[in-house]
Amino acid sequence: MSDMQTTFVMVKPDGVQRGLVGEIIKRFERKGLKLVGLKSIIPSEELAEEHYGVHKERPFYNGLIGFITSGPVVAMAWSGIDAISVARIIIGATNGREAIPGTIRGDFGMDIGFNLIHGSDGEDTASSELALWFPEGTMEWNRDIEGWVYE
Ligand code: D4T
Repeated sequence: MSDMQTTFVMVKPDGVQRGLVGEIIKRFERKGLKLVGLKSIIPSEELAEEHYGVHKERPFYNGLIGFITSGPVVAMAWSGIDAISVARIIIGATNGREAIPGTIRGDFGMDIGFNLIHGSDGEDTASSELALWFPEGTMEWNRDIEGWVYE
């Protein structure tokens, strides 16, 4: 089914440190997704733990929390038809060494942990992550070019 969706995307600290924020935003923008939320923050431990709570029992969990709270991230909300899966396709496979060239991780990543970017993996996680990172809500706005993005 094709639905209008909003997904949560975050440039992780390695993407910010490596100066890839503009490059990453450009890829979502030129694809035709609509930006409805954007902010740069250094995540608190509490926020990181809530975001990655599902991985609490995994061996990489402590390292992951330390990494995500190590510096600024760029949190974004992008809207569009099937935005959740479209964003995952743009992002690529979790391990940068296996991600296909043309994807963000495929073009810029060489690691599993330092994989540059996060994107929600389903409708339930998208809504809980948006509520977590954008408690103030996202923007409602009409994009003038909409009629040239969708037939
Ligand atoms: P995120 O959630 O960050 O968009 O990544 P993925 O959806 O692609 O991958 P994931 O949920 O399986 O993993 C979450 C996060 O944990 C890191 N990680 C993962 C890690 O450091 N070591 C590992 O072995 C795995 C599987 C990377 C992403």
